[in-house]
Amino acid sequence: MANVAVIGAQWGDEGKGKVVDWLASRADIVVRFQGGHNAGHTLVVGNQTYKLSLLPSGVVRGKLGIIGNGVVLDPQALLSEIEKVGMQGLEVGPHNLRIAENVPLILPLHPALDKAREAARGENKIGTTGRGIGPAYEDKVARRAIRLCDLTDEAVLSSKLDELLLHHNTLLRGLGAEEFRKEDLLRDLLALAPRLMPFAEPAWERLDAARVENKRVLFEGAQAVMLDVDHGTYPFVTSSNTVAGNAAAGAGVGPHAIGTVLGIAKAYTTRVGSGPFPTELHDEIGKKLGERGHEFGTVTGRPRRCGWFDATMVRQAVKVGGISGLVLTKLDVMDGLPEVKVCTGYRIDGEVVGRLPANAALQAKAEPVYETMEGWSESTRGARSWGQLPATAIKYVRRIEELVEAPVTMLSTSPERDDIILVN
Ligand code: 2SA
Ligand code: MG
Repeated sequence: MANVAVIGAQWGDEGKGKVVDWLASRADIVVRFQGGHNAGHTLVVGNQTYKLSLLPSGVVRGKLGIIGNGVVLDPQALLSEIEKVGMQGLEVGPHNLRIAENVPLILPLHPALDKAREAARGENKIGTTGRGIGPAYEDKVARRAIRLCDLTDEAVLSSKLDELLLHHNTLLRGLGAEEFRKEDLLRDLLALAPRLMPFAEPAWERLDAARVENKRVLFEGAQAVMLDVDHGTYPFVTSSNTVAGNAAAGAGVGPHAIGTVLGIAKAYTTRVGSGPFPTELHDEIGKKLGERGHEFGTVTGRPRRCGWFDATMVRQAVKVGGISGLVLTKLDVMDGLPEVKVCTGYRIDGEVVGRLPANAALQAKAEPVYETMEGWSESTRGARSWGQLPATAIKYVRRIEELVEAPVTMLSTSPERDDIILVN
């Protein structure tokens, strides 16, 4: 296996965790390159269920995990997660987890600002996870972030905190939220430093060594292409680039190191948080998909909005995300529907278009144009070969391939790791 990047092709929660887990057993190193603890991956291993947010999934499979510089790292969240999986018998330490020393940190003032802003936006809120992801990326780009490597020098840290607080306290005050004191932040960061610094290293060097030694690297994406800060449904997006192109910058490797790009998509569509969702169903079918698919956020427990498969959107994700093969998940959730629909374009102001426009007002107006297909009454759950699928389900998958212009290379038919169908 050459290197592989796994990214979501819709709005997240496509079942990346299972696919990454399956691929991790064939990799040497698993790298997270963007996002933070806004991500939620559920891994079922034997009788244990691991809910990971920040830890690269590979650590569960005994592989080396790397948190790349493209991530925003909440030190407290990381240590809590390490403790939580430790209680499940999984020991995480510098032997199986390394963190890029240039990773920017999420401090308590970031979630405070995230939440205060969301509250101030009222009805227009983004529906963020409230983890401080957006404000932390803002600080990174504005060149005032505290990075992991800053924790070793109290004087530097102190002066960086002054600059950070000048900015944040002004904003917090304006929003009527509580301000932060430097002494508190400084004390807490210095106390965390001895626990965090043993993980820190120039991750790019390790990845370069891995290249020389022909080791296999898996780049684990979080969120999804339609939540990409550039290519997604802006402003209802997360604050990082989720496309495969960012795996290089967010890990510290060249573009050729990325290898194959797998896009994960559900056989239908879900979304948490606000924002346009052309194929959303507000009827019994939508409710049924949500119930059968257990569509609740891993991190926040929020119910996910559900709808038909949007081939127009996934096709766009295939193009901008550099997706060479699609993994289709949760096909079994659609079992028993008399007919199924696929969106093949949008009607906007009376005109049919084959892409989602960048303009938010036009996105909000997009009405789906559907192709209706026959459903299947048989169960596809747990199917492990193409031959076990009903002919109408195969037809559905084949039509999706045609419409999104990428081959389906793998089908997942249950949360069980080995319930998959490899397509040639
Ligand atoms: P943020 O917190 O700034 O990244 O939120 C901005 C938008 O990005 C969406 N977002 C997500 N969508 C789906 N899944 C996510 N992670 C968790 C999970 C979600 C959960 O994997 O289950 O538990 O609720 C995730 N993270 C961010 C978010 O809904 C906003 O639309
Ligand atoms: Mg998730």
